[in-house]
Amino acid sequence: AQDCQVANIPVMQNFDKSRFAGKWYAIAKKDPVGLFLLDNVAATYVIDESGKMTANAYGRVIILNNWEMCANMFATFEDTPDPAKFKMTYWGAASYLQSGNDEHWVIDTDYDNYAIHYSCREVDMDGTCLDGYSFIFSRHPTGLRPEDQKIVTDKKKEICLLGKYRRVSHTGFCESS
Ligand code: AZE
Repeated sequence: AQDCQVANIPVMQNFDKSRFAGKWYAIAKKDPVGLFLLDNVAATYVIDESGKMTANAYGRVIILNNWEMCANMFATFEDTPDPAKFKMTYWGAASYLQSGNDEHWVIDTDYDNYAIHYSCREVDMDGTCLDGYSFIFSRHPTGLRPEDQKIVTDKKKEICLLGKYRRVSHTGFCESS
């Protein structure tokens, strides 16, 4: 499964969104084209009584003319036939932040330590991803446990993004928001 076709990307088997709930710290990210969350990124997922998933997320952004702020973002998720693949609708607490519809796939997770998120925004003519983003999440803001690093590296390779990630620093910039 390493032909880099978006349609063939393996995702988490038997994904259990209730175990995925709670706070995740982004510790690495692959950026899409254009404006994006810079660092201090974390996301909190909530599953309600009816099983619907929502999330809020924050991260440092620079918008307009070098205006630095914390983007407070919200998302709702639509289930699909694959339990690990969701359609995400997202928007910002403020109107000048970004909004849109993105794929939200969970590639792999052990629920307690690490998770690999993937979103392809634009599939190329050849079926590979032309524009997308991905987050490596950890339950711990300090990063991945050594025993999870190899798993994550192997998965990055499977989704054809090995070498495309940058570290996400956590300086406390968005902690108060
Ligand atoms: C994600 C986790 C689940 C909730 C949300 C996420 C994505 C957020 C963005 C935000 C972009 C904001 C910008 C503002 C100027 C996947 C992290 C909402 C893509 C660029």
